[in-house]
Amino acid sequence: MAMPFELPHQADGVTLDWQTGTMIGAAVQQSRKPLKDLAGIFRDEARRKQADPDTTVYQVQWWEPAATGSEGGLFWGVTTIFPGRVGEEYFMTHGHFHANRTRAEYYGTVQGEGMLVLMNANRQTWSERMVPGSLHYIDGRNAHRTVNTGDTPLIFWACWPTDAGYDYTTIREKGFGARVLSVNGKPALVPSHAENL
Ligand code: S6P
Ligand code: ZN
Repeated sequence: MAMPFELPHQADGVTLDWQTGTMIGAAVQQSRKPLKDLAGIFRDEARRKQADPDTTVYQVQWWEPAATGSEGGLFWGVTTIFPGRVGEEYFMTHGHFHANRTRAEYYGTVQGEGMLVLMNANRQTWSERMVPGSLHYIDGRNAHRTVNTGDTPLIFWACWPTDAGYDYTTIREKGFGARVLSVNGKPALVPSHAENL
């Protein structure tokens, strides 16, 4: 029996598995971020050094259908942050500003629970709760970092402009204005100046 319609064949197309948050296709790129690549990012650097340096904190799959830096294009990706902690601080991404502060981004949560931490140019820092189905619009002026506060992987789609670029240096040097820590067993956004109180 003939199918009512056929999906067009795309040689370098990408398929999304919306249930698991997986991207499939020859054009999909991927990278992994182990603890050893996150020096100076967590509050408790001594604890980070004690842990197995090859522990995967997060991994990213993405598709670049247009050239990096070209105007008007979009990239699509998915990030998986594994559950875990360095001391009282939950596993999280490095975090970045976009090099081009006029370039916004969308995140959409697939699975797990977490926090999207946002910081403006004045270092004011706040968070949005990430739960399956939550959609997050990230203004291009704001730094963004995601944190897995649950016991299962936190997985989210992302869509961002080809010419957004990355400014990791500002975060590496100054961090965010707050960190997500386990306080009495619950995740809390703790201002950096209050960390040692
Ligand atoms: C890119 C987008 C995500 C992150 C990914 C890893 O603009 O925000 O794909 O790159 O979540 O985070 P980070 O901070 O290591 O780039
Ligand atoms: Zn981004």
